[in-house]
Amino acid sequence: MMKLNAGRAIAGLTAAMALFGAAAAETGYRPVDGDIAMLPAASKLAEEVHFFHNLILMPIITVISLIVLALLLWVMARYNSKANPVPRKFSHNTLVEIIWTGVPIIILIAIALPSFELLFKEDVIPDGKQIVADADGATNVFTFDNDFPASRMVAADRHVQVFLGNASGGVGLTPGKDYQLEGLGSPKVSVKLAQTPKAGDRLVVRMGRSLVGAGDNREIALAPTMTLKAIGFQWGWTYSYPDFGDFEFTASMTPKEATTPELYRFETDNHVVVPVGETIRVVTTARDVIHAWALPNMAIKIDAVPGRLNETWFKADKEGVYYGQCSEICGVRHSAMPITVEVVSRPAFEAWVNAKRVESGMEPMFGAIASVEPESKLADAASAVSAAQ
Ligand SMILES: [Cu+2]
Repeated sequence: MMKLNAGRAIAGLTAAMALFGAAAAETGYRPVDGDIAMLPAASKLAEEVHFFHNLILMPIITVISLIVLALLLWVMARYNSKANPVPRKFSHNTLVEIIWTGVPIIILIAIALPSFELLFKEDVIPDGKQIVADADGATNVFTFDNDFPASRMVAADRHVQVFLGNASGGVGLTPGKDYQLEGLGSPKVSVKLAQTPKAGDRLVVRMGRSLVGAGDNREIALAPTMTLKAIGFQWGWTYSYPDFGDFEFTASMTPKEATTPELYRFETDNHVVVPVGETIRVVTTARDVIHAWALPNMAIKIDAVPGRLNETWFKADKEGVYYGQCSEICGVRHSAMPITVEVVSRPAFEAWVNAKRVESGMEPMFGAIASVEPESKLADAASAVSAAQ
């Protein structure tokens, strides 16, 4: 009976969550009045956080609430003073006490393990690397340096992803079937393809221990391509881009009359701009009191503490504008320091960096020449591969 109730409750809850999720998805990534679920995930790590919340925490808390409710009703009906005019005098039951101590311990461990894993993933900046090799049509063995620190060395099949493609796209290969790995855990790792690729084919290999996403969606997160520094102050955020000449700007809340009612308290005058599909290292600090930089679509929330540098990361999977707010009560205008992050394509990001540098009296950093630089070629290969997946 109990089981049936719980099962139905979970089914109902899941349907309700899906409904609210769909409502939010229609409006893009911003918060909407009436939403009760989390904002749509825009990164693989956020998808994992949502999975943890929706399919582990919510069912557990629902079942516990229903059991406690049923116990309360049962006690009220069965053991009230009318039904039991003469009270019994016992006060202990060893079996029941062991169960009500033991079961919560097991539940807490079941919650703790996946939550530690998520905390670890958000805390450790990925160090994965991507290597592109052009096939010559003769060899089917490609060897790469496993040059990570000893504790981060690539040592298992899941630490390596292989894609084979050409200029028009590529596909992910299956370990064991399409290729074998040799030298795992040693300084050189070889990818031995089952079939020799044609001359001009391009092999893209990702290596690293930072894995995000679950099942077929799993991916090796690459090392950051840039750092974003966010400095909280009463009342706004100063951002700087140390990899691009350390230009700096301040983002303040757009006043009510200059924005729409939906975006009021979310929109800022200057947006943070970052490239799509790249790992962004975020470092936070503050000038006066403790603030917190939060971006719910990426499942990020990190304190900005005066005199201290905190660090996390995100990788946006889709272009778009994402909104967050200061999430540490920091004073009377705590609600007036929103966060607006624009995720754009690599070329649009480079154009924006150039414009910001010129504004700050520096030379543009990216030009037409940028399109033949190795990094850009690498990014092209990766996007061709991911487009074809
Ligand atoms: Cu604040």
